[in-house]
Amino acid sequence: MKKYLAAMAAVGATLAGDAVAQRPVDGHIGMVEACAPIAAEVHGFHYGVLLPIISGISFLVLGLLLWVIVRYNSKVNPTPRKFSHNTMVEVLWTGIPILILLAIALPSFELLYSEDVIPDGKQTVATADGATTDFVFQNNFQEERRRVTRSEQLHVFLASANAAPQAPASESCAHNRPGKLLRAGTDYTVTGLGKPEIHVKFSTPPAAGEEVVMRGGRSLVGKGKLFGIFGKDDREVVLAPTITVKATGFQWGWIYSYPDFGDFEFTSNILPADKTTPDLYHWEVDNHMVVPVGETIRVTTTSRDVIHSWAMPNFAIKIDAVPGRINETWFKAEKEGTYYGQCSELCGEKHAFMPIAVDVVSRPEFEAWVNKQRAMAGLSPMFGAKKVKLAAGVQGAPAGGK
Ligand SMILES: [Cu+2]
Repeated sequence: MKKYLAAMAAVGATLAGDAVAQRPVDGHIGMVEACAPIAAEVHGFHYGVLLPIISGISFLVLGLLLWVIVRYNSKVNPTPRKFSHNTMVEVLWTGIPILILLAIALPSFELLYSEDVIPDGKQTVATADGATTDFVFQNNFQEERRRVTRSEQLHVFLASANAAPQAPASESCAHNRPGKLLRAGTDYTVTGLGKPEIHVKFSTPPAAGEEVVMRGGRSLVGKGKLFGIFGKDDREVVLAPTITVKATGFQWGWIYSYPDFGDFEFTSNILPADKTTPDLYHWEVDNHMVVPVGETIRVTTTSRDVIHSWAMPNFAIKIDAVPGRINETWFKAEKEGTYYGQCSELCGEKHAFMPIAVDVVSRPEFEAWVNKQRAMAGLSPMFGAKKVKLAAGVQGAPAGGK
């Protein structure tokens, strides 16, 4: 099932074309590239479930219409029969749509849930010494009922600390994983699920210098095996947000605040036509929102005047910015680059003039940017050279990071 959905998402990506994947361009159909785990699922759902169903229904109705036109027009069929009601047909045309709606609804519930709920995953990294087989994951979630209680909620990776960086995924935004995912039951066994400490016991001790990365949490995103049997289990535990960015809409632009880094904020306005290229006019802004790649970002939105909507198609995000209220959502961008979106709520005469631009950069670049923003706000630097390295490891930036 997962393979099928991934294949259908690839079909969509081909339709979209790869010329400029980070924003919609004229003459292309399909969706922009999915660069977040949720977006990949949304695209898989669209191309693998919705599109085949609506295409099938459209062709069926078209076929019926043609059949009626050809077979039952007044020339071919001058004296129509006069019966009405047919129990079998009525049961079918009530029952089949119910089944179709169920086929759409059931897979969408999990997706809606993972879009809505902020991930809570935690990560522990240990360096193997070549002899130890037992590793411990602290199951200390804030609420006891959110503890890791099932082995699927614990993912164990082996990453070589000195491995050469992986080539960046240029074609698609594949899951940014911190190494090779091991299989529970085969490569290791787990004890202590639901208790404050979970013990992961390897059948053979990982080689000295290898990093054992353990991720636990209920924020499983991606498709599980169908009925627990078919397909590849492609779920991943998404880590809790490391950064919150507040986006405030106003007529006509956005204000971005970074409360975790001294609450500096800046305004992001559209660039006039003479300050950018014709291509990027209506997309480009003077100040981009900046986030690090591979980390979970919480986005909160609000507004100063009317309802706006912060939308970023590559991450499959569209969330209203409502005056006097805070909405929240999340994304995890898996590929560096600049992504473009637009306000997606009709908010007034210059609705079309408040685009959104997000730069996804490496952790060191992000920290340098934060220091610069803090300097402009009269604050001292938050990150030094030494801290950059530490933070990258602690935050679980991808091992293959660029
Ligand atoms: Cu708006």
